[in-house]
Amino acid sequence: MNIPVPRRRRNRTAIALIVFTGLLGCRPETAPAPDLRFDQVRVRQATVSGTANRTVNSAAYLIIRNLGKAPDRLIGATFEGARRVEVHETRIDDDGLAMMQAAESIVIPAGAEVRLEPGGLHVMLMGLERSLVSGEEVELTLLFENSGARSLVAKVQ
Ligand SMILES: [Cu+2]
Repeated sequence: MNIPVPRRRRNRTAIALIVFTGLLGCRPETAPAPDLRFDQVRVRQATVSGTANRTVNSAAYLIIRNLGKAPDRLIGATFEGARRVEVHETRIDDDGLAMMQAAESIVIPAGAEVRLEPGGLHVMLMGLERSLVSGEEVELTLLFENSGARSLVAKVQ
């Protein structure tokens, strides 16, 4: 039996095909894209003792510059040796106390720089499984909406 496809549905398929073809034909060099650069990538030193039964945290800081023509968004991070990694912002509450909270994402506007620094935005490394020793180099991976995963070398200090 021949089941007729409703006209409206057919039109929608045609439009989807046109949009898709349009995307394929789009040249990367003409499309505005973010161009991220990273500077002063560092992680705060921390000591994890085998006997002390407590959670040890650290934080990563850096400068993110976007030399591109389109914005990007920091949406997460990974760090080997931390049970949980979150992007945090520091807020001052009603009592004047500094509070940290998870930031869903951080926009890196085109042509701008965003600083992750003590007392402000940072990548929180929670539940460290080993010590981070000053002078050591460790890998920090940042996840961006448009630029994807970017692995960076961070200096412990
Ligand atoms: Cu934090």
